[in-house]
Amino acid sequence: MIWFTEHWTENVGLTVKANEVKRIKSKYQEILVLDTPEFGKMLVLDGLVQTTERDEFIYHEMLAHPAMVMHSNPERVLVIGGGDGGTVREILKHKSVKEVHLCEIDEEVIIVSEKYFPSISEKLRDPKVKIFIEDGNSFLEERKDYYDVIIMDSSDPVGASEVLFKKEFYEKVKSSLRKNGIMVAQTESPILQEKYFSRAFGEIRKVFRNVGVYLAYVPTYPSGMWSFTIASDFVDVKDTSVNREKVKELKTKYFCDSIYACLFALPQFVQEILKKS
Ligand code: AG3
Repeated sequence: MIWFTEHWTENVGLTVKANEVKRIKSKYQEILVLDTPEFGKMLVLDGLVQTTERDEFIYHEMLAHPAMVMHSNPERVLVIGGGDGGTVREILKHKSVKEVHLCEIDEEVIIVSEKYFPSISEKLRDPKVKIFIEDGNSFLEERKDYYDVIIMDSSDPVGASEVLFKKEFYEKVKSSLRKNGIMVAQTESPILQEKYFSRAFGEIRKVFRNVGVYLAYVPTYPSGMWSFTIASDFVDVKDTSVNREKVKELKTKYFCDSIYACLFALPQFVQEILKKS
């Protein structure tokens, strides 16, 4: 066994005991699969923990369901990034969905996930799912006015993911959404990555009329406190009195009615960051 550390900042990190299962260099990044006693298998890209078998449900449920519930009839959904398939699996829990497009830049991530993370990637071959190995930024240019929900399931805003956190990119997202479309993005940790978080929120707010931030607790991500930013021009994304009955029909382990009801309850310091952004 080895000790693996993700350096969250220069001064703090997450260390786990692990067996190294696989390490490859793809065209875009180093892909590492670890097997850990507490968290099961862990997927690491360029040194950053992306998901683990033990806690992946928290992130994937919280990334997918709020937007899917808030939209009254999501039929066409796009995931940008998310090659492990966890977000796609959650989206398919919604009966209204007719097609899910997954746009992942690195095919190797999909291959590795299908081999080592079957419980996460299990729905990638569902007939409703179409996989595109492309860069999200150029993919959107060819699909205007098409999706009901667009979900950004990216890594941190460094390397290949950096463009996915810029205003120009959110503008493309907006023009690829149909009327009543909703987008949601993972937007990093408000406590350990305040700059990333506040920048992402600031950029999204420049582009969309209605924007909301909510949090979830993901133990293997920096600080554990994780943010998501949801936005729409036509849907009041902060009104969680809508579509409550849809939440009860979902089989989930973290997301539930009481979390949906107070989705936008934020700690004071996070509200302050948003005011300054
Ligand atoms: N996407 C968010 C990962 C960000 C983690 N950051 C970090 N460990 N510094 C995960 C993709 C899962 N589908």
